[in-house]
Amino acid sequence: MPSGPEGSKLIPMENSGSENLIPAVLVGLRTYESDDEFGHALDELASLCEACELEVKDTVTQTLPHPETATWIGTGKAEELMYSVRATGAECAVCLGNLSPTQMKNLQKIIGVEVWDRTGLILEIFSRRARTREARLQVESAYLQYMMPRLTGMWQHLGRQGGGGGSRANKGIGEKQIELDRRQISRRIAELRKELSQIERTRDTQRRGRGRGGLSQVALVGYTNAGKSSLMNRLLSMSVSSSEKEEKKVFEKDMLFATLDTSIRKIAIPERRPFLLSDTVGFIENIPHDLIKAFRSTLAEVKYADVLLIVMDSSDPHHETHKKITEDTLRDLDCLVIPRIYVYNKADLRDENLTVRNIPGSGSVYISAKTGYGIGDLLDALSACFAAESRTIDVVIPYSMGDLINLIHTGAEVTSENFEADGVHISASAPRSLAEHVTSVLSPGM
Ligand SMILES: Nc1nc2c(ncn2[C@@H]2O[C@H](COP(=O)(O)OP(=O)(O)OP(=O)(O)O)[C@@H](O)[C@H]2O)c(=O)[nH]1
Ligand SMILES: [Mg+2]
Repeated sequence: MPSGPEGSKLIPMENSGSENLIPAVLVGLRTYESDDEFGHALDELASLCEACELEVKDTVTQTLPHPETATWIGTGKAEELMYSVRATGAECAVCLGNLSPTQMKNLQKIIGVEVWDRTGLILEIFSRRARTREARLQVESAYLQYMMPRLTGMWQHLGRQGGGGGSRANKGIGEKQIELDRRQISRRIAELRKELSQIERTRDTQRRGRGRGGLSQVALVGYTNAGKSSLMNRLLSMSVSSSEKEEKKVFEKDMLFATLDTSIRKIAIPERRPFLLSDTVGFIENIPHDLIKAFRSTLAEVKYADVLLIVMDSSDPHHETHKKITEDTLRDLDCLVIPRIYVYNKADLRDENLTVRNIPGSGSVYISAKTGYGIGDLLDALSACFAAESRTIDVVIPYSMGDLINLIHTGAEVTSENFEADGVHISASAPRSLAEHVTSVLSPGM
């Protein structure tokens, strides 16, 4: 089992050399999936292992109509797995699926090494990548919820984390100890929720106060590794006035869940309307529900966006499935009504690259964040979206509200401006969010 947000006993710390990789065996249980689906899911699990510094030494698979209640795979297969573990020197087995606490415990007993399931692995990756306080709290909350039903027989581990105050000598305390741990965990979860909602409230207030500097907000969303951060960096490199452009760049890497924390950057490209762009955590199939719940506040940037850029790796044969998973996740986040542009990235890797032509107004754009192909078309599509989303504002702003006047000049297209005795009479075409902000400042309580 992963040992949670404070770091794992199994997993070496980041940036450790490849010699520190932990040997692991993959275990795939196939029930109804096609060859292709099953193969793809196993490949993805191997990539998750890589992101967690595990080295896959062997893969054991089985086809069953449904998982075995006691051991997930059949007992014969579990023995085969045990032999594979011994032969390869694996220190853990990573299962494709989500196991019940009992299945995990039983399988562990048979094979003699730790058993991880997919959710546990994803949580471990998240716990290692989380940088900001908010992301750390979110991961800890998701992790504790995952651990809660899995406590049986694992209380020593929590003792080491300071949760139970136990040591090996306490082992005999058994159920009482588990009960104690449960209560402590529940308390901790409640504390985390409180702290997270405090952070969320502060951010909400800041967001309203800033009015986002009058700029439209665009959010990058999509499957992990699609190229969201690379697109952000590409747009940043075209942006003006960044003496510290390099510092503004976000982390991009060929690795699942390279990004966890949300970054917001101003993109100001000559001749284009400036906007704010947010880059955030990628999605994955069967993303653990607790994790989505825990990441709601991080994903708030997506929720309040004016336009979503749904980024896909168009060279991946499964990109349409990834698109569907992204849309399902957006539905869970109540973000379905936000205007969107489908961005088919990595066009440079497609065989028919040269024949791909973008059709204005189609809502889809082929691009390459790497070569810059199609970026102009993407910016045109964005401009069209901004125009369609614009609202006309006709307001009188008292001279005492200089900040608001500046905000309108930054984010809107001012069509007329007259300086009268009661204030500045302004007509402008503004992004929806700015128009709403101006209304709420001028008529508080409306
Ligand atoms: N060939 C090619 N590679 C690309 C392109 N865009 C991104 N990549 C590569 O794809 C990998 C993933 O890119 P990221 O930008 O980190 O992807 P992401 O969507 O931010 O991924 P997560 O943060 O993990 O969700 C990196 O190795 C990039 O160099 C592209 O247009 N063409
Ligand atoms: Mg990223």
